[in-house]
Amino acid sequence: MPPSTSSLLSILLTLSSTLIPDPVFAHSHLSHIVVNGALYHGYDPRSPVKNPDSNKTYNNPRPNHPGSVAWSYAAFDDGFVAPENYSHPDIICHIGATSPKAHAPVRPGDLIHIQWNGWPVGHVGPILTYIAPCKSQSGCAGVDKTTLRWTKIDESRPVLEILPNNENRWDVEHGRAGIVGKRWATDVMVAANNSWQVEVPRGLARGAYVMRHEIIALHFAAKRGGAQNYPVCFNLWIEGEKEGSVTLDGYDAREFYRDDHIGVWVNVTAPALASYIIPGPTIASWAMPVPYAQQTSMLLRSEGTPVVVTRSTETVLWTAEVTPTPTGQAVRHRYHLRG
Ligand SMILES: [Cu+2]
Repeated sequence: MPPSTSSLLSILLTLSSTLIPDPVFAHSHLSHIVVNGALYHGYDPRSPVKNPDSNKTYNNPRPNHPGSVAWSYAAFDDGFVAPENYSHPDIICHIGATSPKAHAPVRPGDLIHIQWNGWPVGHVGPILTYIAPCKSQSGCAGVDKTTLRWTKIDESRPVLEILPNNENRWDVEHGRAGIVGKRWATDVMVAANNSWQVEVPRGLARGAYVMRHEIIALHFAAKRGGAQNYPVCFNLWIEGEKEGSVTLDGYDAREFYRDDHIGVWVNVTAPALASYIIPGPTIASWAMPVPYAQQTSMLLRSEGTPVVVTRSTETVLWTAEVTPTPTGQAVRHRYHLRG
């Protein structure tokens, strides 16, 4: 199958990123998610941004995509949250994050295909996913993020595998894997065109949930405080049972990690490093992570229609709203230029 334009683009992004070995240029955001072939947009924080309608440059924070199910945030680039902020609300869903109104409608057992906007292969580390219910009348719209209590449902286990005979040397030399002789979860993600699949848990009560997906990049983590967390959040409406049959955990994201945990303060280039201890809370016993062998690229795309939660038990289809810009022009089509 010929590579799509977007996979070529992400290969180029990956290659160019590996040529810039620095902590200042930063490194990705959620491009979009796809569920059952329907696409829901991510939030692009990068600045400055030109409005092709007016040729004027906007200030941050950049407006969210209309109808986005992804949380917007106040970063100025594709950057990260540092360990010094592990107990700050910024670790929850990125810097100054706020929830949109819309939710992606999903069913238990659906696969959510989470597409990052490229990933530098040297940024090795674990890929973690959590879920938290929003119990308000409007679902997750306007939720106080500090009240969210999370359950870990995926941690990309085993995260680190040792490869016999350095069998990925060619991949590393060609910018397709991070470290010779080792396969990290992020290598699996990059090989799947910078995407990761997560199964919508079975057994949850019907309702609104935030999914928190996160990569922890460890390329500077030999230094205490040098890890880079890339959390992104998006809203789901799960058509579950009326009453759930699984037990949710109650972890506060501000208590997930410590900067001295062995999975956060770790020298990933040490030849002797043969295994990896995953940070954060214990994964739920009922969770069904998608194994490495089933992580694949996602190609099909059509626009999905999100829902807006009403009275906590019902939803209506999201309808287009015209978002005013500083010049009074509509922004609806501005983000359809890429990808
Ligand atoms: Cu980076």
